Amino acid sequence: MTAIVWKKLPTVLFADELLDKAYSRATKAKDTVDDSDRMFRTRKQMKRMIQSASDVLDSTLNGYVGKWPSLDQQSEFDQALIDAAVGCDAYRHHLSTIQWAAEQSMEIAKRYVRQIDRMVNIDGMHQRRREAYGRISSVIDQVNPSLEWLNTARDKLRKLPSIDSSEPCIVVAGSPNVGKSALIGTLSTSEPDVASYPFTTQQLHVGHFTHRRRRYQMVDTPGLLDRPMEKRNNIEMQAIVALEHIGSIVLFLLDPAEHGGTKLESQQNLLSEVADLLPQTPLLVVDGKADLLNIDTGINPVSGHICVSATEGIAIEQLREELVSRIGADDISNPLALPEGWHREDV
Ligand SMILES: Nc1nc2c(ncn2[C@@H]2O[C@H](COP(=O)(O)OP(=O)(O)O)[C@@H](O)[C@H]2O)c(=O)[nH]1
Ligand SMILES: [Mg+2]
Repeated sequence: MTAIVWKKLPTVLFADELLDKAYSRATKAKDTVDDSDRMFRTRKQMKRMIQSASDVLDSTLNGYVGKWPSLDQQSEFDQALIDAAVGCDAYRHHLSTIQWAAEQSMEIAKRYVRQIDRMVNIDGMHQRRREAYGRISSVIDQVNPSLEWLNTARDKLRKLPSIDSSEPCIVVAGSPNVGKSALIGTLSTSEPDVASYPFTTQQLHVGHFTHRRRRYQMVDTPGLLDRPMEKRNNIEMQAIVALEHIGSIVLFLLDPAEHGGTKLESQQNLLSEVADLLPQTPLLVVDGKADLLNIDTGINPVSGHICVSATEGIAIEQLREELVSRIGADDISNPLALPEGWHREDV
């Protein structure tokens, strides 16, 4: 599955803009009608106006609906983020309302075109065209709140982190200010993307590096995995559970120098909570801010953990190697192994 491309979502026109667009196209379409018989000409013109206005509305509205990703196809993590940011129920409701408006305007158009077809009075045709416009306008006006919702939601969703669930993902956890963002920055080969979680006001960093042509993603967890668990709400819990599905490994960063302001003991309590919350995901504990501990060997002799400094660039490559080998995405399975359930006779 690929990451959601919220950034590519189009801006949404509001009801009045949408109707302006539809009716001005319809007027242009009317002007292309040619017929020397006044009755025939008027009939064709009125029909064409109604038809093109509703075609424009239908294709524009369904264009919005089609470009918005279907929730069921999102990773659980993305669904949890979407739920927290804009609400999954609201998401479904407003998209289907917009779809409904497109269907309605096509229905109205069909009905009035049929009526105009049967008419023999020119004033009546104009009258029916105006009525059709009135009905269509009222349907579109009625769904304006959904169009507005879509635009607001788009702005929120564009700021969410985009994570590709088909690529390895390193979830970086630890108490606030231990250096998670700095470490992601140092491990990244290019500038990390800055994104936001709906769970925190803090900006988070989503970094990448490439190793043997495979792309590894790193996500920060402010607001999710940085404080004691009793303070969580349901949606945060949902996101944490979902982290287990995208996380190939949890890198838990400790700050033994307590430079970030959290006592090492509290950091270790958080560590055991995180380990309990994500029981299926391998965990690598790393000591950070090695420069403040005066350790430049890459290992903290006290804890036995890998010990790095993001700001001084200590043991960064050693950590990268360890991550890649723990994730094991490049492990080649034994080419001589038999499929499960098969037995070799000669052993
Ligand atoms: N001395 C030192 N300071 C660091 C290191 N890594 C991060 N910091 C500092 O620690 C503070 C918190 O870092 P940040 O990455 O924002 O922490 P986060 O809240 O875990 O993302 C910042 O002032 C960083 O400059 C390090 O390796 N050594
Ligand atoms: Mg941070």
